[in-house]
Amino acid sequence: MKFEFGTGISSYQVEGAYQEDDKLPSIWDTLSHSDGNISDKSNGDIATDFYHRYEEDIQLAKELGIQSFRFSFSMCRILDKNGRVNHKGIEFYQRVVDCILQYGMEPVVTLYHWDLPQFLQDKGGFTNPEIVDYYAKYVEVVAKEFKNKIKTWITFNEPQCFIGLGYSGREHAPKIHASLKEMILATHHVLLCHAKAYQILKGINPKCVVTFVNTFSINIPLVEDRELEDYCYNHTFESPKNENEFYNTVIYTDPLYFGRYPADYLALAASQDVTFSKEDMMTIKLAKPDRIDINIYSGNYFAKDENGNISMQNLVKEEEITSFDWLRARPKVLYYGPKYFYQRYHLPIVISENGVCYDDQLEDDKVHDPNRSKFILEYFSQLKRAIKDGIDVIGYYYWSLEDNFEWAYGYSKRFGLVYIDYEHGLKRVKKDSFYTYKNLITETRNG
Ligand code: GBH
Repeated sequence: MKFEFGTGISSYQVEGAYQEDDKLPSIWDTLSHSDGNISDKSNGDIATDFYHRYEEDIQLAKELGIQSFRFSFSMCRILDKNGRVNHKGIEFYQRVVDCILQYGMEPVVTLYHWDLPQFLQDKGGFTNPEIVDYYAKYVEVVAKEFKNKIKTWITFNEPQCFIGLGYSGREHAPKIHASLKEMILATHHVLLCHAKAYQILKGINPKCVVTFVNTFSINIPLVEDRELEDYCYNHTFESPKNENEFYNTVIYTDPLYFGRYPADYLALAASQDVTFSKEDMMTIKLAKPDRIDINIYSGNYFAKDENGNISMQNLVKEEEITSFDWLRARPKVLYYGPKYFYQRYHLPIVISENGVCYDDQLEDDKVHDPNRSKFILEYFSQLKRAIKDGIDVIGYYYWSLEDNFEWAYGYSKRFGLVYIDYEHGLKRVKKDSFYTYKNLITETRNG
């Protein structure tokens, strides 16, 4: 079966070297350096030191047998405050990209995975339309630099988090309380940044793939039932009603794939005196991503009572517990998630992230994590079921290649297939699940 397997990491979560080679400070440097934001009081100053140890990690990925090596460029390393190119930053990513290519994998680059230069945040971040030009400049530089080496570009990772949570004061940088109007503007500017990037990337290499990563918590019908499933589908694509509901998908996916905002969202925007120009909407419409990338981890059950009323169920089964409350091991999300998105947008789908964290223990240079192995196999079998039902899923990336800085939770949450021994020189140790995923890849591709 021709299918693309991958893993993911992101710049701030692994690179470290936070002041090296003239990197600008990012909003995550700021957040993690001020008290009370990261549960284990850590920061990404060193992280897993991918900045210096990338070759070791790329080699591990090769051993795993993946085709796509997903990682991100940090804008903070590419341009300075005046928009001049930082060649040392470019050279670092050249080394990484060359190494991935040498090992026979494809580099899949996320252009923005949350580490905005702090100086841009000081000007309002995504609420300020000026960000569109700066982002476009950045994209132009890397598009030219990596023209012949990078085929697949992801313009953004999860605006649900960096806008939805980060601009409503919840856990993510910049951790500000934006008004409803500012949320709407920030959302729009992210879409314009994407659209500009799309134009630039396709202009420089018409054959490249340009995509955008969304995430959402998937609504699972507790029993198979047409009406219940329809409800779950509709509920997935509901618009926000206030500034606290921007952990939302449809306000991104409808403009990206249909070139328009949902009608009720336009009414919400109008209530804040925001209208979107024809020109902006045309720019967005002309930048339809080549495929649908979604990060799917977990979801909620819905059921019908005896009166036919449908509601969310608060049940948690023992085997669903992981070390995060938001992450319940519910494999069916990889069946219903792709189904809902395919039903609405009808484009090839890549599961750009899926993974789990457990409290892994290192014993005698080994990490036995049967729960993660089980997670991977059960989730993947649901994805295969979706494929059998005709859903065009073309790839799956496990998050993450290695344990890393899990944002507001620091190093306390481990998602990796490779264990990082933070106490002993950041030593890399392959967990048992590394081999589970490796075998799954071999079997699927040979089968
Ligand atoms: C992804 O984010 C990221 O792309 C990646 O960097 C990260 O390491 C990975 O997942 C693992 O977390 O329902 O309101 O409680 C997903 C992070 C997960 C953050 C869900 C918000 C729950 C919001 N998000 N979480 S809520």
